[in-house]
Amino acid sequence: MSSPATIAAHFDLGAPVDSIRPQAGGHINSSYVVTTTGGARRFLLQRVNTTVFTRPEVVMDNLVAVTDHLSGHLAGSTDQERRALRLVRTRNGDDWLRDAADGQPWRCFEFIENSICLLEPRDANDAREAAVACGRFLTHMAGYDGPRLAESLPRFHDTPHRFEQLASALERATDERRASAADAIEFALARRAGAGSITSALAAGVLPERIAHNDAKISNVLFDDATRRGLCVIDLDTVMPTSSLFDFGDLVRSMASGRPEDETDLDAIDVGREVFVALVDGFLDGFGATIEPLERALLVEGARIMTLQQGVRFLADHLAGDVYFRVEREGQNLDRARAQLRLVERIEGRRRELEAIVAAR
Ligand code: GN1
Ligand code: MG
Repeated sequence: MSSPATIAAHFDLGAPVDSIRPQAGGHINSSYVVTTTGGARRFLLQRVNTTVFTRPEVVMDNLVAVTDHLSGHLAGSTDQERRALRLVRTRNGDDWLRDAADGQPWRCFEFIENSICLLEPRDANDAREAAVACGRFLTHMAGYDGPRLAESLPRFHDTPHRFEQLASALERATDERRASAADAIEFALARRAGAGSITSALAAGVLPERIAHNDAKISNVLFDDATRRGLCVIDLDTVMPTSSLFDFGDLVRSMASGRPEDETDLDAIDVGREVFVALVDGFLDGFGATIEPLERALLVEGARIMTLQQGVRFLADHLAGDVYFRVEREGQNLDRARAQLRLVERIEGRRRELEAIVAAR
């Protein structure tokens, strides 16, 4: 691997590099903040993880299409340079770079100044702002008319397929892991029959396909550090044609309970009404002018399905021996699975109430 300094020199930064430091956070790609001389400008240099993204050229083609579309869409608007990620081209005019030493893909963004990244919402307002940013992204991308984006991670949000993966993990699991997870397995499998509600509506063409973010959580939204308003979504590697419901669903899954993803006190898990209202409000604020009636009608089902799907993914990974989601302790993926599944149970139990909240907006 070439050094980040060697890589940075290939990009068109407008001035010589002064300093480079690693940027913490992000479990998948490696990032560096590059400052040019005089501290004039900053950039985010990133190496794409090719273990997860085995076809980086697909990821990069999508990224170029999306960022170009967004900057065209935002041209002339206030604070435009902080409203979307923008790529910096190489000195040769290429969109990204393959390291001559090892072929690894690198890209460079303009650094978004005076912004912060939140790992969790402090209050309902933070949740609302994250939902606005995700909703707005869907609206902006609804006007995209370039070449069809490819699937950077095929069948990523194909819920029935996630159940197939669970079934094969079950067959291969050790007796010990299977026994330890018996409650979660039973709960999940009881929901297999209805798991295709969103995927089949999409395939049948009754639910519109949308260019969605597909990893819609608060840590993928940048906030203005002074106003704490949402600025833009980041981490665009999973942007591909799926459903808006997966983004709304992920917002609910990741924020509605106010508890950590691996919460072990399952009785503490429920849908916080204030946060849920804020998520619906914010999402519709950003996407309400574009959303179709069926999408609106399925918002709560989207939350249920995304939470179920993530529970199934964590459970399958626990059974498979923690090969995908990194764990910090034994049994963490099972805890994550149980926490998701408990939230599914709560969403199901309060479905009418949650649907009434959506209907009232
Ligand atoms: C993974 O690595 P991170 O946190 O951005 C996963 C998401 C899951 C999430 C659950 C490419 O995202 O789908 O929702 O973990 N991303 C991928 O914490 O699998
Ligand atoms: Mg991510």
